[in-house]
Amino acid sequence: MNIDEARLLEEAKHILQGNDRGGFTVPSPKLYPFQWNWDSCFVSMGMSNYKVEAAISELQALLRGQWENGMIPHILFHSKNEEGYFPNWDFWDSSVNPGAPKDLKTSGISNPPILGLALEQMLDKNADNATVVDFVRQSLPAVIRFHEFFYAQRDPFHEGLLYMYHPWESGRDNSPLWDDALSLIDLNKAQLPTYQRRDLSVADASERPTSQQYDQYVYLLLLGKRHRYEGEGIAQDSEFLIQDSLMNAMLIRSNQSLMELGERFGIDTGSIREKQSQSIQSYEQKFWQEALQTYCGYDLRQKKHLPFWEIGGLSALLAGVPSPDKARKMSQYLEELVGQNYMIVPSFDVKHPLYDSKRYWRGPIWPQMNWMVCHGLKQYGMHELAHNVRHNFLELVERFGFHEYFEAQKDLMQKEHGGYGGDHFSWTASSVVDFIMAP
Ligand code: 9WN
Repeated sequence: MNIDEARLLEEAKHILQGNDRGGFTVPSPKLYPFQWNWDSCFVSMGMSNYKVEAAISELQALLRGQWENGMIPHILFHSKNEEGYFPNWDFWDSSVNPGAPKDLKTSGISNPPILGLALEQMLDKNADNATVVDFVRQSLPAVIRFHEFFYAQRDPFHEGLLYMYHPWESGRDNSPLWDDALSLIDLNKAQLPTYQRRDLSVADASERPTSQQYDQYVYLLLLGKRHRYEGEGIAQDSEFLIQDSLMNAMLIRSNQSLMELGERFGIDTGSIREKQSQSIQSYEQKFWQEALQTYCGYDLRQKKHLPFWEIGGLSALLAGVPSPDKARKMSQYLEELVGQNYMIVPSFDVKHPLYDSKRYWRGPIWPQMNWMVCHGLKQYGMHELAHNVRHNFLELVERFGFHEYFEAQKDLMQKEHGGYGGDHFSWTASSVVDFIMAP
């Protein structure tokens, strides 16, 4: 299909402009009206290509949310003009932790740590810009503290692997990966408060997590809040305690960025360097599943792997974890899909009974994940496949618009049935920008 890249680029810039709320960018105006951690990092990567001052503001706004323990939360409520959003600032109540910012309400969990990578990307694209150089240098210690937080608070067995205790941290909310662990939660005993979901008034219920899953999310939020969102209590209490393939791959990838930037600026990254080789080794040894030819996360509570092919495992390519041989094995799955009924890269195994072509993280194609996989494949010299990933994504945006995520199955795509979830979506726009401006 012919793609009008010049037109797409202009539209993408226009969307990012429209989602600017004075120094930071909302993921999607109606569905997600605040600042989200990893969304903003992707936004900054796109904007670093053409208006780096805005990319700097984006990350400055994100760093304002950092807690004293180093955590950078997944949502920052810079404004309080969207009362109806659930769960909002009052429900999270970050003030239960004395180290949370006093002047800015936030959530109490984090996100895949890609901020280090975002800083590196910004500098690479603007190496001669003194303002950028200063900003990256000054931000580095805060991002090092962010990583130190994961190692100090989320790695109880000192494996160099972080755990998460809420599916929202992984960014892949309702992936089938979590079904089994979430089923340990006894909702009958949970006594949850009544609440009103706002997402269902913006997106179709068939494209969103179920109400049972939302109850489980609320349960885990309240569990974290009881423990002030930190400490050993969570590791002891939570039914849901997962070492995720994506979060850990991004920790490793961003560690790499921090170490390189530290060297350049003469900033000590010893605490990260010490952990990095252990993280890589543990990831490789603990997560690799020969039968599935991919990396799979681990359930610390039930002491078992999450044995599925899904998009998080592929992010290990971007982190440079697999040997070239393993990377080739991993790419086989995608090679087989090319030319068949599927666009690449679906977020979950299309051959698995739990695959659902339209329900959020249970199958559809996600823009920022295609960006990550494309760059991962390139690093291993798999340029043709990387080209396909890029092309498939741009084709989806060209045909269906700047949606949150997309149908993966060609036979189900029609004009009105190809893009799902929110629209005018920021990371869709920033991925388009980066794919076109930094091919
Ligand atoms: C909860 C903002 C975020 C993304 C996540 C995506 C979705 C939120 C939700 O939207 O999560 O954080 O309400 O579903 O799953 O990856 O960061 O775009």
